[in-house]
Amino acid sequence: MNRIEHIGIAVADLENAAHLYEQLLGTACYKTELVATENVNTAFFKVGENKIELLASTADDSAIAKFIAKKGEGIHHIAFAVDDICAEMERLKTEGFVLLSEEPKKGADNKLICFVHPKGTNGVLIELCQEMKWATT
Ligand code: CMX
Repeated sequence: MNRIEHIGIAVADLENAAHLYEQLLGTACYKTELVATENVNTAFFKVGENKIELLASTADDSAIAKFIAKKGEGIHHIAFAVDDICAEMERLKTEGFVLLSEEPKKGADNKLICFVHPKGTNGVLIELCQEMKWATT
């Protein structure tokens, strides 16, 4: 894994949280994106080489809604950048980690993603993400 790509923070109200993080970080949100497949609305901030992703639920039974109901708002996941997500998924499977999807999924901010179950990683939800490469020919 190359580096921490972003930290995901679960929030109840995206607009309020985005305003607060703009004040906190002293920088504007550079992107908002609805990820329908994950039932989340997201807002991204750049902090040096790293990013913060605010996540708000768009459905009562979404992962973010369940997380907030159980634990309250707060850090939801840590995402690591990888060059080859399929190779990294194979490596983690071989090491005995529990992946939450068989194949990489399309995530926010032009990424292919896969999550690792927090039960096997000391209670922290881990995300792998690979920049999507578009064919130019
Ligand atoms: N971090 C740490 N622990 C978490 C967690 C998180 N983000 N989310 C859930 N858990 C814990 C639960 O509290 C529960 O703990 P206990 O067994 O001690 O009660 C345990 O994990 C398992 O919970 P569960 O009830 O079996 O399963 P859930 O329905 O809560 O699902 C999870 C948990 C991680 C499998 C599910 O949230 C998931 O598949 N996540 C991946 C997808 C996702 O998070 N999408 C939203 C973000 C999308 C994006 O970044 O764009």
